[in-house]
Order: sequence, then C-alpha cells, then structure tokens
Amino acid sequence: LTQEKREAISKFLSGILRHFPDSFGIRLDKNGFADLDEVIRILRERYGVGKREVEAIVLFDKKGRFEIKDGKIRARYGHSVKVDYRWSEEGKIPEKLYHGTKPENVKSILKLGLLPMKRNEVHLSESIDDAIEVGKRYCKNPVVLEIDAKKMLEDGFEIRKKGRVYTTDYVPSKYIKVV
Ligand code: HQG
Repeated sequence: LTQEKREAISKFLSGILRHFPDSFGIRLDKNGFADLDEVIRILRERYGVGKREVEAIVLFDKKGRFEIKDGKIRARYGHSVKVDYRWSEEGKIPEKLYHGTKPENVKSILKLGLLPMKRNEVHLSESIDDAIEVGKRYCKNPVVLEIDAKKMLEDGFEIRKKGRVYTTDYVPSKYIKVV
C-alpha cells in the first residue's frame, strides 16, 4: 500500500466511524464500536483492501486514531455523532497541553474558551509540533495555544487520554495562553 492510499483509507475510516456511519449502514454501539467485518467489507469494496491491511493501518497510526477490540473497531476521538466519549486510557496527563488553530479564531477563543464546536470534545495535543500540524489543516501559519492542564485537573476538570490525543469538554479562557 502506498502512503497516499493508506491516508485515504484512514480518512474514510475516520469519516464512517466519527461522522456518517448511517450512510454506509454501519451501526455504532454506545461506545462507538462498529463490527470489524462489516467495516472491512466496505473498505474491500472501495479500496480493495482486506483485514491485514486494515489492521496494519490501525496499528501503525501515529495518533492512535482507531482501536480494534473483540472483533470490533472504533475511532478513539473526533466524533460528531453521539457516542459515550467519557473514557480515558491510563497514563499521566501532561502538565501543559497545546492546541493549534487559525489566527482568526484566537480572539474568540480567549474570550469564550475552547469549545467543541461540531464535535463532542475539545482536542488537545501533547507537543507544540503536534499542535502546529493540527493547525496546518486550516492555515499556513497556525497559532499555538498553551493549556494549563495541571491547573484544570486541580480545579476538577476532566482531561482524557485517547491515543496520542487528549480531550476535554471545554477549556475556559483562564487556562489558555498564546505560545
Ligand atoms: C476552533 C484532527 C472560535 C478550534 C486534529 C478549531 C485533532 C473556536 C475549530 C482533531 C473556539 C474546531 C480535532 C471558539 C474552538 N471560537 N473558534 N470559542 N473554540 N474553536 O476540527 O482541534 O487528524 O473540530 O480552534 O488533528 O482542529 O482527524 O477541532 O480550529 O486532533 O485524527 O474550532 O481532529 O485529528 O475544529 O481537530 P475541529 P481540531 P485527525
């Protein structure tokens, strides 16, 4: 498989597991899991790939976008469809987290805080580099915001670890500063 094709498959997989399962007749359970064989059937039809390729895409995904368990598959984060997202993997939450965005959003974010917008959760990165990559989806020179995750946890906010991404419901502006 070429890098290009792997990326196309990964994007499509994100689409069906996060946003439009219904359009492909996929049912997500309350934790966001779909039947792996059903998903593979769709990917085979569309991209000519089978179980081994799909498993490799999931296993080697740099952000840990997907999880395969007991014959099922889910996206770990990023959903717009309603699933139960209040779970976290083990591991210490870093004291500082980052969020990359386009310059036009900064004023509003510093006023209203970080909101989940069209998704269920707010997504944060563990490094400035990762945040820049996220922001580059929107513009050439993204702004990186630093989030005082330690203080958020002390104040009782929940921060969840999902693969290499961290999520939360909302980040009030007092925890945010421009890097
Ligand atoms: C912005 C991808 C104005 C926020 C990425 C962002 C990530 C505000 C946009 C993951 C705002 C929402 C999620 C406010 C938030 N005023 N703008 N008050 N609050 N925003 O796509 O974090 O590669 O839903 O800054 O890499 O960009 O697909 O969130 O620009 O990890 O696996 O509203 O999705 O992961 O955009 O991306 P998104 P995101 P994958």
